[in-house]
Amino acid sequence: MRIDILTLFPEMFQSPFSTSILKRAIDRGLVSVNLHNIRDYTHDKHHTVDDYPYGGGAGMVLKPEPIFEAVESVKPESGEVPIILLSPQGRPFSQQVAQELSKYSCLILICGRYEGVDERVHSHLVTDEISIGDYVLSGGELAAMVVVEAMVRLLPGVLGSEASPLDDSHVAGLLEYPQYTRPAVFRDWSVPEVLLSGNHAQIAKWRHEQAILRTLERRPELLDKAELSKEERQLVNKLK
Ligand code: JAH
Repeated sequence: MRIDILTLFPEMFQSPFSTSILKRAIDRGLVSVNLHNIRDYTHDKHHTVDDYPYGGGAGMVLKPEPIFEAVESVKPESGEVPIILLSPQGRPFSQQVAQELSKYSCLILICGRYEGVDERVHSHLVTDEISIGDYVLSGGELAAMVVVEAMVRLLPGVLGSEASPLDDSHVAGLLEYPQYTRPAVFRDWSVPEVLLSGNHAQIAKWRHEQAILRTLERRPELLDKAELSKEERQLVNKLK
């Protein structure tokens, strides 16, 4: 997968992309991430990327020309290439959207700044607009990093063989069960006995129940969509 990112702050991406799973995926050639500074696509002496909003109002708006030129210069000639703007007006990001995007061989992400981006970028350039949540950031960069991280770990060969992204919380539609490690007793707090029992069938059952309980307590709306067996539904209804 090839990802092109258009931003005014390419340096922001250094440490997340040079650490851990993302770095390994890049080093192994499973993904290439190409950063482009939108300012490099200006032509005037002052490399102007923003301007005052028509109609007045506070702050600045990103000009359309450098963004169009940047996209046109990085976009491959052929193939369907989503051009994605990170913005609070986008469709909500989720594990499902990450799965959908991870199927493309090429993606372009645009990170806005200031009070926003000229509407002609939204209407005539962008093919998809994504929001990672209902809060205000100072720009799309951190949102782009979230999207890249969630997508890349779904690519074949990125995770080690022991971990399957399909077992993760939010793929199964439930929150994760509680995890414990040594010591078995820490400050008087013991690890649940079943986990020390060596009875793997019972452990699996306990974990699954814990996942359902936890989801019911913290994110009940997730249970409406989760794929549960008849018995699991009955358990949920009993607990409710
Ligand atoms: C802020 C351009 N979904 C979170 C999110 C994404 C992008 C932005 N804010 C929040 C943003 C300023 C300028 C984009």
